[in-house]
Amino acid sequence: MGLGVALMGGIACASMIAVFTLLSSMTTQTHELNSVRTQIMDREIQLSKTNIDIESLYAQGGSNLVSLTLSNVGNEKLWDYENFDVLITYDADVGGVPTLTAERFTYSKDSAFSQDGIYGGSTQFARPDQDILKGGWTDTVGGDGDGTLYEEIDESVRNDADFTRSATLTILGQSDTWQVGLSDVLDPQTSSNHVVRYVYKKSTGGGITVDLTVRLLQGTTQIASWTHNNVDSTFTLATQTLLESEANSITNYADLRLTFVATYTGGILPGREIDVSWAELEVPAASGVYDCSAVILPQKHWTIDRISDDLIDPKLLNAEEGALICIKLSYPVAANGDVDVTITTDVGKTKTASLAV
Ligand SMILES: [Ca+2]
Ligand SMILES: [Ca+2]
Ligand SMILES: [Ca+2]
Repeated sequence: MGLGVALMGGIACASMIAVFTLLSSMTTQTHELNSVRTQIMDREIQLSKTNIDIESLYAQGGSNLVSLTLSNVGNEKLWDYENFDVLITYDADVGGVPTLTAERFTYSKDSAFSQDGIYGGSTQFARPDQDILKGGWTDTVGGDGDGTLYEEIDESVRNDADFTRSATLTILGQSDTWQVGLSDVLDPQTSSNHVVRYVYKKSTGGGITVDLTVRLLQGTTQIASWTHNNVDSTFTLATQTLLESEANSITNYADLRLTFVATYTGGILPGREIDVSWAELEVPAASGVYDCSAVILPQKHWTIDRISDDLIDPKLLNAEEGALICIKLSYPVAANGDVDVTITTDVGKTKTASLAV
């Protein structure tokens, strides 16, 4: 072989290697491009198949809990909750001042699927759960004598065997006031069927005459008031249905109170007391509302408390399933405030819902 032939062969060889390298590089690039294209197409298909809806959005003045149902109305199953984006803009009650606030929430895996929330499907009862003001009222005669008064009247089924008694009213000591806080209930979003019930009597017949005034308050604001003149000495049940205007004036169902005012009205002797053996406030069911108050959740976090009818792929949100979501804000929602929620899934599907509290 001559030098020329060898040289030619070498050049041809080098050229072929160069061509192969180029081709191989082009193939890799084309492959990568196709792979990116496939990924984009996959994502587009995924996005087009994903659809969500927000239903039963609920929040109430004075509470930092928000609940809603996130329904899967598409064909993709949803599971990557940690990469969902949950945003809320709301009128926050910051130390009594309504303040427009925007917050982003982190998914709480630890709180998820505890199923501690309750469907607000049944009639609610707010019952005495604390003494706010005791005055001269006692539980020594009618109760267990431990100085905690509300527990004498908080039973779910009326029982007159235990009661709380006012101080002895005379021409010299004319009035005695006792105030109890009521347990929290959810805003039923209706003004109908708000019923206050209580049972009262004069301690013994004869003697001076006494009146009883009962007030329903929200904080220190009076919602309604009823006075019973010349109270009789047998236990009497009072059933008071709030007027529409009275029920509508309640803006915070978590801060309701009852006040009992026993008043001397006439006669000289002997002094008498007022006894109260039972009290409750009935309000309608908060239908469609999911009550998250028993769900343990840190502030600025959201979680899925349960998926309703979660028969397929437990804990994954399949088509036509609904996730019951609890969200804890940093501040309570201001009375009559607005709450706007935006949820974006991991693939970027967004839904917004608004509520006027
Ligand atoms: Ca007691
Ligand atoms: Ca009782
Ligand atoms: Ca499922």
